[in-house]
Amino acid sequence: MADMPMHGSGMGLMMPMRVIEVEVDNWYFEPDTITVKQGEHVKLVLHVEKGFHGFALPAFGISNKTLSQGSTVEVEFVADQKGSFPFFCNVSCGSGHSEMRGTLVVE
Ligand SMILES: [Cu+2]
Repeated sequence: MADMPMHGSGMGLMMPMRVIEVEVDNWYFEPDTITVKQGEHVKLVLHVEKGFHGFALPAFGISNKTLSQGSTVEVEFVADQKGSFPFFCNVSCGSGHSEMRGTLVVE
């Protein structure tokens, strides 16, 4: 980031914004591995194709997202720590519930 030009706008620091589209279905997140860079402001746009699910990413304080069929839900956070962090469905949604998980990688 050190060589990123900063154009003085008086608006303060421009955080890079990363928008990632995620498909939610019975019973998976696609992609199930999401890789971002430390410091990025991340917006996950969750498109719920089927079912009624939840979304939790506890490492970033996200645990209360409800995903109902046909909806689009946005989840925003700043990837301020490096590592691999689990995300998962936290609403009991049927036989494949325990497989509804993935990994956020911050590098
Ligand atoms: Cu579930």
